[in-house]
Amino acid sequence: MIELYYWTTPNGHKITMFLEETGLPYTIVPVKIGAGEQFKPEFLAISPNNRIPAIIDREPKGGGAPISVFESGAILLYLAEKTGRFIPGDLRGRVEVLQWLFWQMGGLGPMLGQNHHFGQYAPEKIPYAIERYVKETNRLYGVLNKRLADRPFVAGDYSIADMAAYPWIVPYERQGQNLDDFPHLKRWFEEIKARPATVRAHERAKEINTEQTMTEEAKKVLFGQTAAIVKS
Ligand SMILES: N[C@@H](CCC(=O)N[C@@H](CS)C(=O)NCC(=O)O)C(=O)O
Repeated sequence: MIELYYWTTPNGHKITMFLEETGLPYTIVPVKIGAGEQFKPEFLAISPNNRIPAIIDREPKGGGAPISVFESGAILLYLAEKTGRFIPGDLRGRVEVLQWLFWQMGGLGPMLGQNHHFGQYAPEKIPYAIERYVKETNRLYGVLNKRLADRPFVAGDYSIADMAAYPWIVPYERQGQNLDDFPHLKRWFEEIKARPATVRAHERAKEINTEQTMTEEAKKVLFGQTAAIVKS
């Protein structure tokens, strides 16, 4: 049984997509990040960066004490290795998945996160910052579109690299992008969106979070954090 510490954001969604695909039994522990639940000591003990998602695997491969994992890319890789699913076993197939997984973690996620921040949440509308991240998002969409021109998924078969990237494309309109400009990306996006596991993952999100996340109170909790917040 996997315990998933989760909130209804793109990074949380990656993991419910994986769990729904594989049918691994799991329970969700909601962490209301807008209410500051990510700063609770018991959560920081498994996720020292005060970010969702995190997991605890109480039945790790080979037995022994439970294993906790934070960082969505590390969690996807851990679960792929646990189940032997959504990452190939051979060296060449595996490295394809890993480089696109890391591309998502180091590029697509952080840059699109800044796009959301300056486009929607920043109290000041700073044209330079908005333009910088809308353009960088556009460039990254172009990279993905080109990659998908001659293959069905990012690294061949459907894999954890696709699960990492897909939730970040869902808010493409809010990111100032038009999917019609990226036909291969659009085809990939529609295909993943229609997968029964993706539909179930979206349904789980709706059950868990029925309110608007980004209230003025939530912004105070989420933005402007310094080291003082995680000081023990
Ligand atoms: N690199 C991390 C990023 C996780 C992340 O940014 N999580 C956000 C929600 S998408 C969060 O928990 N924010 C809480 C906060 O900012 O305090 C990952 O991929 O797991």
